Amino acid sequence: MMNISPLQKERLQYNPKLPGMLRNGISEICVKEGKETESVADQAKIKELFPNTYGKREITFEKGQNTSLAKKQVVGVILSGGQAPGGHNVVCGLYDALKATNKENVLYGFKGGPSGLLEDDYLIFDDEYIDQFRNTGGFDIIGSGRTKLETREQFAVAAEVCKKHGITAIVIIGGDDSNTNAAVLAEYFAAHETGVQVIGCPKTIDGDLKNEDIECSFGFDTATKTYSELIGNIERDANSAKKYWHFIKVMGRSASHVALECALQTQPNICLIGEEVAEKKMSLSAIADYITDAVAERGNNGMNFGVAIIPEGIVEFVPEFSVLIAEINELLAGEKAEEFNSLSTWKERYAFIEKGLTRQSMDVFAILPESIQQQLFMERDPHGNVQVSLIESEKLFSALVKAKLAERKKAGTYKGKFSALHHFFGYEGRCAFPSNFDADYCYSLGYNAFMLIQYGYNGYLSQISNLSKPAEEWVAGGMPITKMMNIERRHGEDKPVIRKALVELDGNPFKYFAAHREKWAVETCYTYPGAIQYYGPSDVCDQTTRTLALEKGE
Ligand code: FBP
Repeated sequence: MMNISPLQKERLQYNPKLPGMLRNGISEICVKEGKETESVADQAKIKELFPNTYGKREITFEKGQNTSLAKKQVVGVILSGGQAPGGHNVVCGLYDALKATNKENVLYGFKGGPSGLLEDDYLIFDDEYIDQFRNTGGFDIIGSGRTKLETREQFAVAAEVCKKHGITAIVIIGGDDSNTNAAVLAEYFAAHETGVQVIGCPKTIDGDLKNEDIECSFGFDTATKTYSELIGNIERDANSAKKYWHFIKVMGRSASHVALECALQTQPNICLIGEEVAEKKMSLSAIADYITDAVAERGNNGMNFGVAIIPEGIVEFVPEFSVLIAEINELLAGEKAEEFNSLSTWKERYAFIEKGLTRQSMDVFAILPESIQQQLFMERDPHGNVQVSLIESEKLFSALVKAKLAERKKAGTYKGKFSALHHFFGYEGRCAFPSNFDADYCYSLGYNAFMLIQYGYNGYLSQISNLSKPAEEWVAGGMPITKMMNIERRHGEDKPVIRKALVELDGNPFKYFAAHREKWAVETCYTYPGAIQYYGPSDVCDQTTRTLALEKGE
């Protein structure tokens, strides 16, 4: 047994709550088939690409006689992509349902993400091993990875590995890309009559894998509660010392759901939303003006402190910045990178950049702080592209605001003081002990995934809905992954993919935020959520996110 803390010891004993319909024992779970499905868009094209798995019916489970075939199941599970709190419980739920159905059933865990399947690197779960991970954060139970399972060669290897172990189903726990690949793998397995089923589970702290059927991805609840605790603590510090502006970047590679949820929980002075920036085509300067207005008004009223939340993906939503990034990628493509790297001083490099960028992009580049300018040319991915997620946008915006305040000071319209501190909250939340919500939700997703396998479904996403209600009222079922797909242009090719869910500007969560933010900007309306509570009254321990509650009209 590994070293464990008192909380972990307690959490190992926690009994995750299942939806009412899954509580009566395996022998009393039956299936109700619903309507045939269609993809969200591009129906003809998706149907053509998925002849064996397209158009299947939605299903829900109910209390009733279990009519599934009695056959020995050998299941493989994979954790894919970034860590998200609750992943261990998906595996635990899957294991428990599998063993409750038949003690002879076997669960393989492929190690280190999808590459584990390709390399046949695995462990076989038993009670002793799995019991150490119940209700804990992290993905260390088998590890995770970002290898994409997408080529036919890889699928052929996967089929071989499954055949070797007699595997009857693979469960892929991942985000939109991993579940897109799960659907393609399911189609391949069906077309090649391998007899292997594929089931997906919706994971990502980013919260961007959701739609009318999948109410949220797991991990979002715990991660946003963890960041909100930290932001609330910082707000209280700011309000006590009254001398700093805190610029806080929060994770979320693309969509701003995490930032928005944290804002709903903590009521900061500023929260940027990438999707709104794109919709209004805001420039960097316009965004900086927007923040500066709040800083200046507060400063002029004697409040030289505040909190601004910046979503990680923000710069990609600024139209002029996206153009700049594209030009930089082009500027350093192929041999030109060598020429650039051979220049030894920043001055020489700057001259090279000035010659290579268009006038418009150079104007944007010129207003960036030098540290950010250099970052754009240093941190590059293996394909030579700028790694946008590494850009320290919290420092970028505070530097732009500082420059604008200096101008206003000169013009006599600002008389405050501005001192900024910077934070980035991301990795702090991805492996937290799952909240009760995520512990219950994840366990249910895993348990339910096994029921989908047992009833023979292929290319389905494990679906638990009615999530803003107590677990007793949750609804368990499955949805064909192809229902969530459309065709998008990726790397110059048309590809069938799950549509990423961005923040909807006409949705309730954003509308609530937009209705309150002016007041939050100039007054001090902070709320302090405190740490996640695992034990105590239900209204403290079992609350879902504000996003989910508002989406449900609650
Ligand atoms: P997933 O989409 O794989 O769940 O990962 C999301 C995320 O946590 C983003 O919020 C973040 O930008 C990214 O992963 C960081 O990735 P890495 O762990 O590879 O640094």
